[in-house]
Amino acid sequence: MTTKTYHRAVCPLDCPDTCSLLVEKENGKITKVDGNPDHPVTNGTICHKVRKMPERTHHPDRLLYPMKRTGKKGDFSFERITWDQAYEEITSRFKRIIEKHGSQAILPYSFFGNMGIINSEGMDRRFFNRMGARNLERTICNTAGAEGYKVTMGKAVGIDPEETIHSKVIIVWGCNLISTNLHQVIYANKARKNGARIVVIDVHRNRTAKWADHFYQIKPGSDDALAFGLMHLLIKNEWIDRTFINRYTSGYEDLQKRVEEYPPEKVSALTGLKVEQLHELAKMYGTISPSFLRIGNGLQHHKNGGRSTRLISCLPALTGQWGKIGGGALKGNAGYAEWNTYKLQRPDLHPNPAGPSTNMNQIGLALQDTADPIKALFIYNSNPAQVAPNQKLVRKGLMREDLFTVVHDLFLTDSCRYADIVLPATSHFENLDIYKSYWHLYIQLNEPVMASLGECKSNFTLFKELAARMDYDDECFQDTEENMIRDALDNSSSPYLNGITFEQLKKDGWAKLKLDETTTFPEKIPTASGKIELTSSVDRLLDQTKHPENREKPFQLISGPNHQFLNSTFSNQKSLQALEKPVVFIHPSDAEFRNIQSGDFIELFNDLGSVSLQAEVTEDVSEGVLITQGLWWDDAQKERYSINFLTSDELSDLGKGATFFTCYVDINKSS
Ligand SMILES: Nc1nc2c(c(=O)[nH]1)N[C@H]1C(S)=C(S)[C@@H](COP(=O)(O)OP(=O)(O)OC[C@H]3O[C@@H](n4cnc5c(=O)[nH]c(N)nc54)[C@H](O)[C@@H]3O)O[C@H]1N2
Ligand SMILES: Nc1nc2c(c(=O)[nH]1)N[C@H]1C(S)=C(S)[C@@H](COP(=O)(O)OP(=O)(O)OC[C@H]3O[C@@H](n4cnc5c(=O)[nH]c(N)nc54)[C@H](O)[C@@H]3O)O[C@H]1N2
Ligand code: SF4
Ligand SMILES: [Mo]
Repeated sequence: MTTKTYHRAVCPLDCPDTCSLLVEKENGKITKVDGNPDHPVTNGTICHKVRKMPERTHHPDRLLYPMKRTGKKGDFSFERITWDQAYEEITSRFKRIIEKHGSQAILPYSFFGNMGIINSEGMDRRFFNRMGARNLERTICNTAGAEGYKVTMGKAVGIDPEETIHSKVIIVWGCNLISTNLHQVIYANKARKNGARIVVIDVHRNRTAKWADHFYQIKPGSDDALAFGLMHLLIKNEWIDRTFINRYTSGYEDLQKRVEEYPPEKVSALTGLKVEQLHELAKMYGTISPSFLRIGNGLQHHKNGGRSTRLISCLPALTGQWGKIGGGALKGNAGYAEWNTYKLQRPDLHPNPAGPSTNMNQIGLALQDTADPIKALFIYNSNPAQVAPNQKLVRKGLMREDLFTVVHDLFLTDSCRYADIVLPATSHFENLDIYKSYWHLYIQLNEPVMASLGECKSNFTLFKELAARMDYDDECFQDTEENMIRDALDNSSSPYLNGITFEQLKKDGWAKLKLDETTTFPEKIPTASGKIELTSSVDRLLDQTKHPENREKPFQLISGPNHQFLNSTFSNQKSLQALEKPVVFIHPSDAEFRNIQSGDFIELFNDLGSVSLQAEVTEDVSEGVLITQGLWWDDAQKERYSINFLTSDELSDLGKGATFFTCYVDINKSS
């Protein structure tokens, strides 16, 4: 007889909702994953893709043992080896590289395939710090906006999303909520029942735009102009809160002068919105309270992403929204729970912390460097052969015969194809770890739900064992996951973590950050002036370096996430592939001009490369804009390769961030 058991877990994916999961198990296998009904935010609801986690966890393609390359790079030819052999290959090669080229010739390449702190920023960091490896600037996601927001607000803190049921107007700006932040939609729907209006500002009439009460379709990258235009109208119409401005902000007079240069007619030309639409939007935002701004990644993946976010984040201060229940903004809330990173990562072990570093957006470029070459790459929690821009250079670098590449993953991803050694990773269901969300305010513990499959090892175990093989005898490499979780929580300088213990998390599964006792808004703003900075010394620089629109190619391509995949995760699951289409949306007049019909294959190309996709003609996109969604794995049979063959590795104005969406292409109908 079989018995079903039920377990609590945490969704490990790079998604703001960080859901609490209820896992059903039978005969040692996970049979069902659902939302935990007891978690205050998850409240029993999760997305469809994570309901397919049992299929992913027990997928026949899961990597189960280490492998070594037998053929040419790029060919997917591997043979099974033992962990002992794998460790021997890796450590002997690392030792040789360090001896000949120095430890900075070894580069870890990781992101947040698993958001657990122990397995994404824990033992791995200790290991590479102790080695003295080259530093990786982890900038591929949201650093442009994070830096921009910081200029205004000091750090990544916004309002508690649970409060947004009380908002009366909700502006979703560059965020595809229905696909990327499900529980914010649930709160917004509750607010709507209480009379709130939902506004979406986007370049694509996507499912989130269709759900909204008001949709403003703007030209890509024109968000900074729109923010200026709104501020212009707010000030002109006195829809601002002077008491709040005087008390909590600095630089209002200078801002006032700057926004004079953005009258509605000019902003209309820059954004593509009609003058009446600008008035309507400004009036809604300026006269309805409390108002909530949800700032997404869409506008940050442009060259002016820093400036746009910096300007948008001035809006709730002008209207005096901070401190009102349901009023304010939320770009990211990761700044509340500050782990004790010193204890976790031991930066003191690095012999040369200010040594060379590589921006992960420019990994392709970095791999071409012959003066100070990267000789080894250790990839985990990421799939650079799909997700990084300028793929032609990335792949060229990965093909280098003298580059020693190790990839640790659950599946044989496109990055593995270039690996010398492939290592099997556990799923998070097999690990002990701790999670925070960059949106809601709960810390959660994930205890293992099942035994490790095959010979899989967690990142924690892998780097701990590698440290021993490298003869790193520092005590911190003896730590257990539990020790490290206790270390992470032990941070007296983070008042919000105060009182949250391992024991409590083990008992309850989660704990809410203590925001009420240490309210940030609006008394304590962690900027230099201690105020919300409406003007900053950075502005002049940002205005000067504002990138002119470079329109050598007639179309701007926006290649964002889709609904059923999570970056390139899940893209190899047939049940989810079946619900998505690797198509490119094109406006009817552009299609007509190029004699293209829905279903035709078109080649998208620019100086960096070319990609072939099926066209779908739709008025949901504007003229001159092309939209494709999802990071699909390579499919040689269908001649479909990473969309990032077209995206540039130029960096954003702030934060050295990715500029995936400042991407210009031309098209040809394939014969
Ligand atoms: N289903 C699903 N969920 C995900 C992910 C996934 O891949 N799939 N990825 C996760 C990760 S890592 C992240 S960072 C987040 C990202 O999630 P979001 O913050 O939602 O960011 P994007 O989906 O990249 O873009 C959001 C919207 O911005 C629009 N946009 C593009 N350019 C512009 C512009 O210039 N101005 C304006 N106003 N809008 C623009 C796009 O059309 C899109 O609708 O989602 C996370 N959640
Ligand atoms: N064109 C375009 N490119 C983009 C984006 C876009 O919108 N458009 N979005 C960008 C953004 S916002 C982001 S955040 C990046 C995301 O880029 P990545 O962080 O590379 O995300 P994924 O593609 O999901 O790859 C994560 C990998 O980690 C593996 N993994 C999961 N758990 C573990 C584990 O515990 N251990 C190990 N070793 N591996 C594990 C997964 O199997 C998966 O292969 O992509 C960026 N690339
Ligand atoms: S991907 Fe996001 S919405 Fe889906 S279960 Fe995970 S945290 Fe929740
Ligand atoms: Mo991201």
